[in-house]
Amino acid sequence: MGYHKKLHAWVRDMADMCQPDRIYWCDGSDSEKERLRAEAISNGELVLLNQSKLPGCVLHRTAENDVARTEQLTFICTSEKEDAGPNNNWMPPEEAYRRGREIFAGSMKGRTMYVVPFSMGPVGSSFSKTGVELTDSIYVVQNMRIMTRMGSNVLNYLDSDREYTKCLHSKADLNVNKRLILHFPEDNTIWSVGSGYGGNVLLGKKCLALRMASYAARQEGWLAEHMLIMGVEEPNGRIEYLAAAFPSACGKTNLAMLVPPKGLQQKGYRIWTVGDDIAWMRIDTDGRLWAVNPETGLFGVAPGTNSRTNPSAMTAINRNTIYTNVILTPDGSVWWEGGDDPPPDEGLDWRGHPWNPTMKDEDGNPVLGAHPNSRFTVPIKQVPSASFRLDQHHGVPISAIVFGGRRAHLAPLVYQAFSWQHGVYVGAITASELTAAQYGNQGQLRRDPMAMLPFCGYNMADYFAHWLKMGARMLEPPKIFHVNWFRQDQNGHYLWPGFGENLRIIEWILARSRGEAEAVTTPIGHIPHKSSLDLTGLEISDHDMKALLEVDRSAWLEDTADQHKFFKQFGDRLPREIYTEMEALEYRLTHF
Ligand code: OXD
Ligand code: MN
Repeated sequence: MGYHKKLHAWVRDMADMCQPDRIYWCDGSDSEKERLRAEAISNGELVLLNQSKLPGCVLHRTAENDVARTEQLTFICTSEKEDAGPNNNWMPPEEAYRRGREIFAGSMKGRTMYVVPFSMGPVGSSFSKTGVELTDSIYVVQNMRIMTRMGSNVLNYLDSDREYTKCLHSKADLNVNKRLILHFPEDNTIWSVGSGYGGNVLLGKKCLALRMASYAARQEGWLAEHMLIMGVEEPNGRIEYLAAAFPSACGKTNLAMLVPPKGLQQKGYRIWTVGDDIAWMRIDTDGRLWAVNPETGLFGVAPGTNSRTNPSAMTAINRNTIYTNVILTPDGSVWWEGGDDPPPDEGLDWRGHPWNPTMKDEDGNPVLGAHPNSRFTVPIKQVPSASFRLDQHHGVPISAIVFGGRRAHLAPLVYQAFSWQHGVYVGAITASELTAAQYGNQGQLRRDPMAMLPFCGYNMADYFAHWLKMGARMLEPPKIFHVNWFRQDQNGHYLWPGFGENLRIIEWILARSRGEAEAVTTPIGHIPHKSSLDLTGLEISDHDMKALLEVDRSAWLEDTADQHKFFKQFGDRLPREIYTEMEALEYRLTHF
């Protein structure tokens, strides 16, 4: 290993600014993990859970004002405002560095600065990106160990002069008024200060693997996407993979780890989980799109996770798991709303306050014990369905791309785009109701193109153009679909059971990708013919099935009016093809 002069000089500079008492270079070893864990337990950053029930598991509580990504404090700092586009907060780089410096100055006094070398993707693969995160949080170090390939081997790989993303994080004093998540794509640098929440501080994840990587991917001709990757194996050994983009907390983790429902079990499918949040996709020499998951762990939403919604996750998270903001039970175990067992009689809530299940707020609603955005961090290899191709440098070939959102109305259960270009438009008009993963009014509808609204590191108009170009370069582009598991009837009841039953839709999607299953052509795209969905063993009325697949023309026309508004903000920068597709949809809605 050579001496990386630039890396050492940068660490020194950042230490001069943050003034830690010590600098510690992480090697990624098990003994280091144990040592840091003991230290964090003694200073209260982590709580040791019952080791006979949950071996290797710990609990962390974030500050009360620091429980989700803060999109309003997240900035893309390019020289030109236009390059960040209308959907990103922008700050000129000089101003961002200046404001950042003011908060970072002296922020690590009395603390240790941990140097965390990490790789997104297999170490040394030409598809991977390397980063070094400096942080004053052991919680961050322990999470990065699970979520990325981290330690000495990455440092060895960097050798004396390889490129890496410079990532700086300090909790500082966790003051929301002094919190900034700053991206400098032109300098390959990320600065995050004033937060301890995963999405803001595990800088390999949203910051590097999505915002910075999407910026680089456009220049280098690939795609960095907010997508799960899963494989479906048939008894004959054929495995087909799909990548699916849903906004945060809309079920990517559950879908990626799906267990086939009873009614389909005789078909002998086996599911392979490649990733649950991020896909890096490249065109390989065969002219197809291949995907890798750059992460090695899951940072999943706990509430609602149980043996019915995600049995694989329940198996995975009973060891070596970091829990964040869930309930601590008297026996040193954990619980969350929508979990497996009945609630404990008492416990400590996510803030560490006494809690019991009979507690009510002023409006008479139950007081939640776990934060709605509470999380588990777990190595993906602990998932029973973890893919055997996780470490392959070229990843897996993608047959279908699926977009989706959480919409009570309008979007049918599933439809297929007519072409790649139409599919890009379908991705671009994706909308979803807000969840607990973002600050904002829960339930409010927002456009979230390709589920990338908070994660696209550059002008989204250029992003659409990049997607269009990628399609033209492929010999065999994946087929594109849209799904909506969340459609409701007039009484607000979900029409579709979801979870494992979603395999029935995935089955149709993969068959369509091979040109096999039957479909009905509608103005918005192809939808399944009733007879082409295998509903064996599923109790669902014809009436509900019809409602799930209904295309309401006037509602769609109303939606295009809203799309016009959304697209208008991009001005001339929006590719003409997007308007062409929107106009073509309007024409089909009114003429056929
Ligand atoms: C996540 C998110 O944590 O999208 O994956 O918020
Ligand atoms: Mn996500």
